[in-house]
Amino acid sequence: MASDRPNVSFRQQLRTYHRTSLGLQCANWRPEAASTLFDKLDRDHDGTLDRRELGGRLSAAEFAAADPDEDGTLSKDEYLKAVENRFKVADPDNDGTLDEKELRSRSGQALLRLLQ
Ligand SMILES: [Ca+2]
Ligand SMILES: [Ca+2]
Repeated sequence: MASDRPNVSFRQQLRTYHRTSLGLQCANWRPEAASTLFDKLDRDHDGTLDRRELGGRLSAAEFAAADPDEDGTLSKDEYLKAVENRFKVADPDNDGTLDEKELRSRSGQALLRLLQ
């Protein structure tokens, strides 16, 4: 379904939002964008992401932390929670916005890796 494909990636959106200084509100900032990415990554459309579908986005330890019910897959809720957690780690001043320095930090890069 070609219409399901977003025109710009979530990563590009992050950059655009940064460039236009609108800021990123993780708690209420377009969680549907991460939701769209989830649907794209879920190639077999079973509503969960397994490690194969996630590719190298999460290490084994990170995957375990993101999968509290230990069923070996990430539901959409678990995935969105993992994105949100990474955002929070990447936002040490807790202002809900990732500035350029924060995006370039190790945790900022980890967030972008999860979102590409
Ligand atoms: Ca799946
Ligand atoms: Ca799970």
